[in-house]
Amino acid sequence: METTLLILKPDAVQRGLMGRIITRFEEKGLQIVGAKLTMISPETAATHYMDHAGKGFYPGLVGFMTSAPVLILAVRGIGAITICRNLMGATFGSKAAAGTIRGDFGVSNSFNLIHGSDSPEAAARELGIFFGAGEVLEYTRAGDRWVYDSSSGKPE
Ligand code: IDP
Ligand code: MG
Repeated sequence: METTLLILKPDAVQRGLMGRIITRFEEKGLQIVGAKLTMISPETAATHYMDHAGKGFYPGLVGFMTSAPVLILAVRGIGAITICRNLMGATFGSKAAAGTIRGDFGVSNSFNLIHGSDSPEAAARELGIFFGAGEVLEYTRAGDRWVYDSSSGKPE
């Protein structure tokens, strides 16, 4: 099982799209294991986006991410990191494929609704930024045995 960090960005919250975006992940079979509606501080935004420091879009990105509340999610499933990135779509709303979150709900390069960790290392680092001890939960859903085929002994 993988756990990944998603952020529904200020545009998603302000445009009333939180429910529809979360639904995409739930419908896929992924499990929400952490959630937090919060404001991101400039310091936390800088830590989170440290790989982008110095790029032309970086000041605007930090300004955007700290401008209004965001919904931070921890999402779990087999292959969750790649599955979430695929559901999100390409970075720019104008280029993202129809059927993806960014492709269906936005047209902007910067206001692209959602962040998702892009590797296991990034997921571990980013989950540690936004969730404290005990805030990412372990629980079984009633429908889990219909999400994965466990007949071989290991879920797949
Ligand atoms: P990702 O979110 O698809 O992983 P990254 O390249 O990691 O994309 O960029 C982080 C965020 O910075 C993007 O989601 C977007 O909000 C913003 N961004 C990236 N490139 C540009 C750009 O060229 N112009 C404006 N904003 C950008
Ligand atoms: Mg990225």
